[in-house]
Amino acid sequence: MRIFHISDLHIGKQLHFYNMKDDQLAILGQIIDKAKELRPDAIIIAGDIYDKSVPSAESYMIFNQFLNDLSDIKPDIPVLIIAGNHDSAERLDYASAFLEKDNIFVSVQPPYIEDEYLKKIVLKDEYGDVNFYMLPFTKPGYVRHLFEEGVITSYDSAIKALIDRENIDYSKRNVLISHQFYVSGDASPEICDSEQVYITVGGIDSVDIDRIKDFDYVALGHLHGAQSIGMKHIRYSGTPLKYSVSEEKHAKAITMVTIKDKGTEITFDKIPLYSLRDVRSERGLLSDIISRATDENRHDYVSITITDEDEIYKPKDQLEEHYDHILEVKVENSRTKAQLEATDFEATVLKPFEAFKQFYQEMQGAPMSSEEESIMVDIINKLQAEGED
Ligand SMILES: [Mn+2]
Repeated sequence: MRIFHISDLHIGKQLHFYNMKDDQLAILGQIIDKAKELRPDAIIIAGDIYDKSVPSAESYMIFNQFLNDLSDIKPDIPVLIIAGNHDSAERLDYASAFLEKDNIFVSVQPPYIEDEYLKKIVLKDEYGDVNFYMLPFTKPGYVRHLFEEGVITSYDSAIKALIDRENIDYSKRNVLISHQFYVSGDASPEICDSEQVYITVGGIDSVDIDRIKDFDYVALGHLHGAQSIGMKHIRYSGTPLKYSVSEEKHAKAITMVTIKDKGTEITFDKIPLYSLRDVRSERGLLSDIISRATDENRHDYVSITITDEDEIYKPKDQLEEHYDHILEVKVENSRTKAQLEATDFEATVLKPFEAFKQFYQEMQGAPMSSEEESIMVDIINKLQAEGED
């Protein structure tokens, strides 16, 4: 069985103030073309469909068009979609009953009542059944009431308890679809600027891969760089587009997974995706940066650092004649470096959570409890989601 694994579409995302609609339509179009060409047996979208919990009408239109185009492919390719932390459950769920007629399965919330379980879709190939367990983004508070008091104390214990209560038969072939921050021991996953992951390894939102390692494949969303975590079969597909300059070296792709009979090693193919405009940085003398502009690259999203020592007259205006999607223009020379060094000790910019943690410690004379940390992370994530508009 071959599966397309993608995640983190972030439809509606803007870079700086540029609308990425054309970029997103183009990349989704490529995914449709690849699905027609390669005919996978299933397509997984592992969360963060939309960039905002209240998507714009345009964002709905883009995703609806994508689902329409996918469902037009005959015979049907089942599509399995879970909600990520950016998605609102209600807004992603609105058409799920209707969509199932077209073999599009959506899971937006973890089990809420006692006899409810993860949505499970069974697909067949020549070796038998493959069970797909759909685990949408979960916070401890969503599922705490399902367990005895004291069992759910963290993201890690929440995911462990949820998986344990499924009583999964691991002699069968099982795939998990999930959208959390998974870590393997002390190893740091690759993080990039567009994820808004505040808490890193050892932090409270991380979940140990030990909870999910017995699945034959784990299709993950959340981190925006394609990578396996700890074990080859536990994998983030990454975003189909670069959503920050920190991703400029990424080669974005569809992860195509091939699952054979139980016990045979899973294999991957990367199906490259080509974006309309690249997201990248330019650094050097203004004249050199300008001379590097071509008809091909002048529409790229570029973060520009000018290193000229001489004062330049309106550098941004000059650059804008050659590049039409400039994200930022920075000046870095001996003068600005000296300024930076002078202010460095007071101008350290902390991530919001770290800043609050320091503030709390100073005010209370003691660190936050893990429960307080968890509350604060929720607040920051919520504010961040709202503040993106
Ligand atoms: Mn994401």
